[in-house]
Amino acid sequence: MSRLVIVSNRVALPGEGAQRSGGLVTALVDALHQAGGLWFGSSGKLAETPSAPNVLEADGVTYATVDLTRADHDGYYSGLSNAALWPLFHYRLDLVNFTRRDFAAYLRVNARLADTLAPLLKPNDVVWVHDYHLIPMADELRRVGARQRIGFFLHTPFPSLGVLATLPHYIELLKSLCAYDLVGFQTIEDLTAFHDAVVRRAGGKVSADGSIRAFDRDLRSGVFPIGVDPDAIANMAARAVKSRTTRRLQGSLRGRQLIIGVDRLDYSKGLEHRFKAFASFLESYPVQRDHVRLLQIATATRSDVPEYRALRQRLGALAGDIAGRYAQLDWAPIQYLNRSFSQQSLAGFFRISRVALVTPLRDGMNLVAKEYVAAQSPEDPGVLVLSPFAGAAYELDAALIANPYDPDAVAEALQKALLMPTEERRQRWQAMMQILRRHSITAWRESFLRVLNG
Ligand code: ADQ
Repeated sequence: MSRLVIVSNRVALPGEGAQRSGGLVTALVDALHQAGGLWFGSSGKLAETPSAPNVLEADGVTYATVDLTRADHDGYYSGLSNAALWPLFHYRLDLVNFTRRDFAAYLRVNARLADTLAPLLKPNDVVWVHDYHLIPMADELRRVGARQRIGFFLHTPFPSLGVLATLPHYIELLKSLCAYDLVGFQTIEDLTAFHDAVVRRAGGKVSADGSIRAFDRDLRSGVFPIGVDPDAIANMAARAVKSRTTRRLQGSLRGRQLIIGVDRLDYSKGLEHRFKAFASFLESYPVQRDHVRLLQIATATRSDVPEYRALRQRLGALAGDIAGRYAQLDWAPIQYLNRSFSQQSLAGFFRISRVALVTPLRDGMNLVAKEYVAAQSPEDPGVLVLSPFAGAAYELDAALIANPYDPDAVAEALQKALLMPTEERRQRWQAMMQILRRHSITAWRESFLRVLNG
């Protein structure tokens, strides 16, 4: 069996994975433990000069990390990746901040990472590269002679051509994607957008089975929706409801219904729209005041990108406005926390919540939606209110689908969720649970690697 080499922007070292936020990390820790192999990427630490890789072995897995210089980190990570590609891939052209300098840093860092990784590779390795930070990695590995099979999975959406083409050098990115042996996406919409760009702007040919001929290369492409381990989450949730943390939250509700949101603090997650929709719900259904509480957990990320700091301020103000307007002496409508919790605590919070609001404006998949469903009690499950712009909506159509750009629609869905009879909640939950089991995290990993190896 070939050794698996995973390449991602950040490597979660043993012990830190499970606690960290970020769907990529959570998904990969699981994958590597089962398959063994090498995990390569940046350490997240800064150094004066580019470092040799730090190598660590644990439980049959080798971890190799590289420190970046401040200039490389700023241009590659905070710059091109998170201030240009991230907003672009999430259809936020207004927030794209592209500079040639950042693009040069992006290419430079990818080249440097490839130079460092190449000597660590064995001839039969299969290399799996993750996400938008590392699109040029296959090209760069091929440049230094790597002949291994190399696959790429994009965790974010892939934008339609009209949006993609606003990025200077987008043809170079398309060419880089075609240097892989397999390119995988979360949904059919992402895959179709990629095919469309390859055909219309690169003169490529796409076959019905996802095979592509473009830039003088043959590659494959496909949809591989990322999943969770539903039974593990269900067990964790059943245990967590007895924990002190969950009991404390439950006790504080005094019989009120809990509505939960859990997200990284990111403009793609639609938190401002969500808060406004919640205010509209309190306005439209005054009888619900004093009977519900919205618990929004939003962990700050990417604080070195100015837009994220500005968003945090706006959200704090909005939460304050809602509380100021509707709270009573013994009831607060909203509880807003900028901290992260362990997966175990979240599972417990999910299980005691009657409704989850997962209303991103765009999201590659959104694992919170799946984790929430998996954490429910089979006898008395809660209701998922889900944006059609999350990749998860392509599978979880038994959720209440609500357009986050229409606050009244979200308010209505919330009211419907709170009033939904047990039998309907069970039916919807069972339908979703079946899909979660079929498209589990294991199925995701295995199906991607099967096609890459095939
Ligand atoms: P993210 O944008 O990070 O991931 P998401 O899929 O929601 O988004 O994953 C978040 C993960 O981090 C989940 O496991 C969640 O439980 C955890 N998490 C989120 N907020 C947290 C908090 N406040 N405290 C603790 N844990 C928290 C990217 C893409 C997604 C895609 C994933 C995986 O943007 O669309 O689903 O990768 O492919």
